[in-house]
Amino acid sequence: MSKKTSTRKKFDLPKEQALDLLQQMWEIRMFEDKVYDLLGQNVIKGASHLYAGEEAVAVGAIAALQDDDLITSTHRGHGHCHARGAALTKTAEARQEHYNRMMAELCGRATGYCGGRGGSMHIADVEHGNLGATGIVGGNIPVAAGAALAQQMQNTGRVVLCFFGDGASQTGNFHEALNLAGLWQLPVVFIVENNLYGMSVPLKNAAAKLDVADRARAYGMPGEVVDGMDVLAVREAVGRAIERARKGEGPSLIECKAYRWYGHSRSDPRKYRTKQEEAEWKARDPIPNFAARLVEAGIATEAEVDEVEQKVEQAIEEATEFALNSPTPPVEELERYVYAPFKWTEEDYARERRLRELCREGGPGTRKVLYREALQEAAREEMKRDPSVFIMGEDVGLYGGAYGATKGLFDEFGGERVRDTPISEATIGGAAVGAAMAGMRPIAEIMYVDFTPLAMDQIANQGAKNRYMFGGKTIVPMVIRTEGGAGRCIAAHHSQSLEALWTHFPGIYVVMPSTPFDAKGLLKAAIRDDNPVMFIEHKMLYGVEGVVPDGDDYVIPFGVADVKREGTDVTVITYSRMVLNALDAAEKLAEEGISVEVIDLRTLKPLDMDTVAASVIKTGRVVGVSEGYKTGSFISELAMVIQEQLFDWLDAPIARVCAADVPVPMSEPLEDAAIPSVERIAAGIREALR
Ligand SMILES: Cc1ncc(C[n+]2csc(CCOP(=O)(O)OP(=O)(O)O)c2C)c(N)n1
Repeated sequence: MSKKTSTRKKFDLPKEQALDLLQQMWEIRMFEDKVYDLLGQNVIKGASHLYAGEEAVAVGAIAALQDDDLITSTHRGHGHCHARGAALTKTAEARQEHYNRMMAELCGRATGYCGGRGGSMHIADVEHGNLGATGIVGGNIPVAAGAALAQQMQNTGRVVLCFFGDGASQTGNFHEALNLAGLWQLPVVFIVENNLYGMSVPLKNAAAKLDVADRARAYGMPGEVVDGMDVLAVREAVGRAIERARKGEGPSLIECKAYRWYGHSRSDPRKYRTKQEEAEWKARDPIPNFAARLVEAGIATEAEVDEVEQKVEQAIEEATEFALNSPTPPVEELERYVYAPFKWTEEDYARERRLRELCREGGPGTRKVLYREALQEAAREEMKRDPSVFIMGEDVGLYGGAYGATKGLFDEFGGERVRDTPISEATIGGAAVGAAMAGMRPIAEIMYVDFTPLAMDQIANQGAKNRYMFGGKTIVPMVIRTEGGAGRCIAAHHSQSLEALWTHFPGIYVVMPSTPFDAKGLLKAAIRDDNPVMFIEHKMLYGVEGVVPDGDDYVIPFGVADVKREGTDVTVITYSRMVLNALDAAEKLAEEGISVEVIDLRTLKPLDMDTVAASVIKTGRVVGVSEGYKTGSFISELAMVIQEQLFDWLDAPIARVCAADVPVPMSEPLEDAAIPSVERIAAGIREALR
């Protein structure tokens, strides 16, 4: 069973610090009361989940941190953001500025912490070690595990505090991430803010066991319940857990029992709580109770504690004034921060062009490798070059990955840098996000693209969006390596081409190499890129041989398509394994006197429209080929872009050859019929030429 801590210990902190804890709690309370009013006046738009009542948890827990420790936060995150920043401010001016920037963010102003892109639910203050709040309940838990992994691997001695609610404790993210943290003994302290309810559903109707802390043992860590209305009790319990984590003794779970004063959000009528229950908890208000204890213990006078309250009242007025006088972000900057800047130079582009030509010719200065070996080489070279690069995923270690793409790397780099994970896709994705935000360059393997939807929240909602939502204050340099496609009769859960799902999200690049040369150069570029990259290989290509430069270190800058075959009558645009089928179709049609140009996009995002345009202008006819389901396929999107940008040059409607809109079937003839064959592609080309 979890341990229960008794409260009402003697004070062990100096007066100045005690008064600061009181001040921080008042700052959060008054901030929240003000936000409530501003929401009512429609000055603050959107949803805000207020932290009033729970101040002792954030303030007590964060008071136990060192200056360079990190936190991850929740939709109810104003308290965490405030306490982390406040604990680091050394002057009254800096404290006021912190308060100002928080209020400005909630008001959607350019001066806010995230430049108005995150608002209440996604407030982050990365410079102060707050890796951000999330609108996805439980979404921050795997991210915290990843940030802690980064601390462990970099040996920083820093600890990560991860806040979340009792409701979040029922999510898969909670279980997966705690399992991983326990397994790897990560320096993270999980803080459950148990305010008795999710939105309206009480914990007793959401979980069989009412103390979340009891679950800690299952994940190999100690659990403890503390009075979340007592700032010192929280500080003490979290302090002990932090000390353990810092000494390398692994994670802990601290459950703080607390209560929120307001409803879940402003529109909540709170029907699920009785007035009596509210009154009982309010009688335990952490702020006046702490103030009274300070006076009782002779640490401060009544006048001194009153002065704190007045000071804060003034500060909140100033913060509100600052926010409301601040400009809103310029709409011209709507797209700013979606992607971290490109780092490729003219020299990189020129060099890639030169090596591509060299490898097309083959011969001296080149050698032959399999697609799988090209991927191994890329990872090996990057891991040697940069100690922050590491691999994690299911069976990537000794086994070498389901398709052998990491073979040999475990022997060379060991289990620290080539990490087998539990079967926990969401946490593989989320840990990659957290590790990337905390200074590492993870390559996370998801065994099949069919499994990436299990990690979609972590990759798409956290990884792809964090840079933008947090006002460009962070980068998320992670690669998700996965593979897809049909061809092995393994049916609909292991054969799909789901790239269209991933191209849909802003903030993540999508790369799909078709040759060993492309696989190697693109993977190296993906690892060096500062953006999240979905790197999708094809299971039928791993054993295909191709030419790479001899021992030459090269990258393929993103957004450069490759004309794999030149032609003049029609342009076929495709990627991944379909490049091979398209080339076969082109060869066949050449016998009929039809000259087909085949463009391999290589990167779907960013998209090389220059190469596409040059070809379309030349041929006037386009066929898009994709192994993805026809409805909503990436090629369908591309057809629309061509129509928007190049309509005047088209001599015929754009044709598309895609997978059938059926779950990929197992039986071989059915599987063959489901995806574009050489014959179907050739038929599509003839169609476009009519
Ligand atoms: C994945 C997900 N499911 C549902 C919601 C809607 N929602 C927002 S907050 C919330 C309750 C969360 O409860 P808890 O984790 O205890 O945090 P609290 O709000 O009590 O601080 C719900 C259901 C959401 N934002 N994300």
